[in-house]
Amino acid sequence: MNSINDLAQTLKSMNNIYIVTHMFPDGDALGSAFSLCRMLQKLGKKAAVLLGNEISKKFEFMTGYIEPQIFNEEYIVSVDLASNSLLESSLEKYAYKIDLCIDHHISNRKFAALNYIDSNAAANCEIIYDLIDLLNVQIDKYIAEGLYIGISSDTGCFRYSNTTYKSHEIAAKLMKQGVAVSKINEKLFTLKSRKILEIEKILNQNIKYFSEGKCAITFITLKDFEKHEIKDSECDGIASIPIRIEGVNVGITLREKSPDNYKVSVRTSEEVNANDIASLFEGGGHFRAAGFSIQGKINEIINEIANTILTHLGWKNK
Ligand SMILES: [Mn+2]
Repeated sequence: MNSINDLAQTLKSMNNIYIVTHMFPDGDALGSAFSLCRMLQKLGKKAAVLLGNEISKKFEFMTGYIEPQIFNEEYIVSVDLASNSLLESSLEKYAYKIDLCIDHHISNRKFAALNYIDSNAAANCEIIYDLIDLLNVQIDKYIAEGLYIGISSDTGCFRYSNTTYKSHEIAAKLMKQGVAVSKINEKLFTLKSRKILEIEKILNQNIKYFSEGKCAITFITLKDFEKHEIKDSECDGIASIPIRIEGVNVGITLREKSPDNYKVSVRTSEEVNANDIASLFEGGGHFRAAGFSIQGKINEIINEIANTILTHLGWKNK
């Protein structure tokens, strides 16, 4: 499916819709899901957002954007979901039943019956925004807030290289709807819990440098999570710690999910393609932000990842 008109027509033809997104949903995943759900509900359709895992506390208020509706599903729509393997475990039963996929990941696996992928969109919420007029929905404060949260989240508050004039244009129009941008951005980017500061301390201590500091790798274990009683859903944002260091072009953060099983976040400077790196490990994502999973003992994994990246980029290990 190539045209946004077709996407709008398809959504118009659907009813009784379950919306799903990726595990540990971020601002763009939740903004897309809740804003789309509210738009569909405004059209008189039955729609619900299925959230398997607990969502980050800072996003909990977004559940209030929609009216809770109970119904049996006719259609499953995914948003911001690059691969059906990224569904949270309790939603895995829908993995092969997705009717429509709306996404902006360049690595999207086109797992649904119909797929609308626009990798030029900085955030999936930019695609959802474009549907407002096509679906003849009246935008309101909640739809606007959800979409703004998504765009601001995925552009790192309009700082990342994926940010376009369109991101700013849409944000300006959303501001006109009364979105409290400074309050939202403070919540998204400035405020940190004490627990997060403890986690950041551990990640800072664990940093290892490769190839004269062009590659930095850090990790956090299940034990650390247990010791500080921190939930995985509270940890978004930690992936950017190593890439913030001056001179680092590839920043890797490993997070232990289950014993010896790590979720790996790849962040890169503009000279390096993060999606290519993640692909070497059967993962994917965007040009500057991607991810994959890996199993093994932490020191061995770190060396394996470093060696693979250095070989791929033709860097020497010094
Ligand atoms: Mn996204």
